[in-house]
Amino acid sequence: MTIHDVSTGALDVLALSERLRDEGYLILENAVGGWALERARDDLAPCFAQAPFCDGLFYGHTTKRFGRLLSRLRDPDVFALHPVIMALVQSALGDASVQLNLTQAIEIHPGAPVQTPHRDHDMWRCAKTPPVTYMVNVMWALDGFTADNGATRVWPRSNHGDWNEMLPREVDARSAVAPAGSAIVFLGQTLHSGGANRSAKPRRGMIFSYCHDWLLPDENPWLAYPPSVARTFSPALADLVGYRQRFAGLNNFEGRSPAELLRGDLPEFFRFADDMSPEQQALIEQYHASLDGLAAA
Ligand SMILES: O=C(O)CCC(=O)C(=O)O
Ligand SMILES: [Fe+2]
Repeated sequence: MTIHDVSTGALDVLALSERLRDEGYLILENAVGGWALERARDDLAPCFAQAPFCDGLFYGHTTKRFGRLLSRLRDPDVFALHPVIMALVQSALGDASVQLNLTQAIEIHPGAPVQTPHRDHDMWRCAKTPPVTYMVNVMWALDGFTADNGATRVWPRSNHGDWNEMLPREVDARSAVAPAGSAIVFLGQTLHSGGANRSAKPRRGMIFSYCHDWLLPDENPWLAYPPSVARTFSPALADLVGYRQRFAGLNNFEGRSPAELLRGDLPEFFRFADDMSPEQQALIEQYHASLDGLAAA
């Protein structure tokens, strides 16, 4: 079983990344301290109480969900920017341009059946040629996850190209049994599903998922976190939800980084500024030099 206890000291993130790539998932036990867990549980308790049950067979009529966790938690950075998880995500996605794909709290109520197995990256309808990884999911256990109370189920190694079936064998599923405060990390191409809750209490968890920053995120970040909300975020958190300009001006606001919307007073007009790669900059300069050469001739 791919379990690593974060509270017991330094972790070999490289080895963990390899394990994630091989197995398709891993469990980081006790990934946050007790205080962070307690605060998160307290923060979300009233939300779970108010949220309605879901609609539809996939979500399940006996589960509750809500998003926008970054503004519902007092300590969003602890979860969203967890250093071990960020290192795993960056390694899995193969570059540094990561954005938050969604946050979602999920409560599976007693009597809920197993969820349909699925690969979360199927939300993007592009070619899924293995072994491309589009996203990494992190399920935070707010309660202890047990085989009886609906622990997320994963199909180990289902992230590999020879695993194409959407209706896998139940006997091959593994319940991600983990104490509260653990993080279950799995790839977007890893087959998984919520478990059946045969216990007497609801099972609570929260998903933070990450993807390449050129993909449309599942949860619209600017509606979830408009500037008035993102202004209260740490710069790294605001960056993670899209308040940044991408390469060559992609995702700009008035020719500048959207992060400028999070500062004091805004001018009516901004100064558009180039944002070129060194190669592009060199080509532009070469072109202008060639014009100067022609004029001089
Ligand atoms: O609740 C769970 O354990 C998993 C839920 C899930 O995978 C989903 O809704 O996409
Ligand atoms: Fe899922």
